[in-house]
Order: sequence, then C-alpha cells, then structure tokens
Amino acid sequence: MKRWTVVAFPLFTLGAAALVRPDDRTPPPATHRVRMLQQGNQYKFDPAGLRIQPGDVVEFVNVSGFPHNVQFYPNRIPAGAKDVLNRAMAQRMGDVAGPMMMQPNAVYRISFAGAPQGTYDYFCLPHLALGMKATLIVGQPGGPGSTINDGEPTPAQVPARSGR
Ligand SMILES: [Cu+2]
Repeated sequence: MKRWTVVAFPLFTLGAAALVRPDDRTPPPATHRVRMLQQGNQYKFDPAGLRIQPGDVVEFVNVSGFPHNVQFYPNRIPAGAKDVLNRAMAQRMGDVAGPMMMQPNAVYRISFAGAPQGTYDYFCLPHLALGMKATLIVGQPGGPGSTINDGEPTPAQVPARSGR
C-alpha cells in the first residue's frame, strides 16, 4: 500500500499539469528587456530591433546617458495600437509618449496584451536627433512602421527571435 502511494502521486501531478494548459501551442507571455544607454557619443536602445509575441511585456531599463523616454510615432504603429498603448503606458507625457526617466536603473514596463500585431517604431525624445530610434515587432511585421524608415532597424533587420 505504501509503495502504491509513492508511485501514484507523481503520476497524478503530471496529469493535473497537462489539464492546466490544454493548448501548449500558445506560449506563455515573456518579458523582454531593452536597455537605454550611452556608449561614447552614441545613445541607443539595446537591442534596437526586438521581436515579441502578442501579450508579451517589454521592460525598458535606464542604464546610462539619461534622461531617456520611450515614445512611439503615432503614425508608425499598427491600426488600433494607439488606444492600447495609451492604456498600457503609465505616467504618459502625451499620446503614446512615456515619461522622462531620470533615475539610474529605473524600469518602464509596457504590456503588449491586446496590442495588434505589426511594426511599432519608437524613439527617445531627448536623443531623437542623435539617432536613438528603435523598432519593435509584435507577432508579424506590418502597418506603416514597416514601410517608413528613417534610421531605426527595418523589419528585415529584426531577428526573428530576440530578447527572450
Ligand atoms: Cu535617450
């Protein structure tokens, strides 16, 4: 009887785990990190090209050369993305514009839950003229951000899997 109990418990546990996630083709949300930094006289997002899956979270970390912010181009994000971003972005300065980050190692977190798939171009306002620009692809690239490019990575330059 004792031996039966020892064997049965792990089997039952495996069965329960399988029931919790019946469809394992849908990956759980992942959290990605993008560092905002200064290297010499260059200011950049690292990685400047990031591909995530719908529902994932991106954490922007204030590493050096700040203040930085995360600001999307309203005309270079997928249709329907503006309202989702405005809800997802805390302490905005304006439309799809994150706050100035002043503190070292501060983290600005954006959840892309409910965000449409496509190409999201963004920049750092204080360092826009210095080329601090980036591209985020949610799912598959698409929308105006895929065709308008002025210095940030093109969709073809964004690794298919990055930042996990
Ligand atoms: Cu910056």
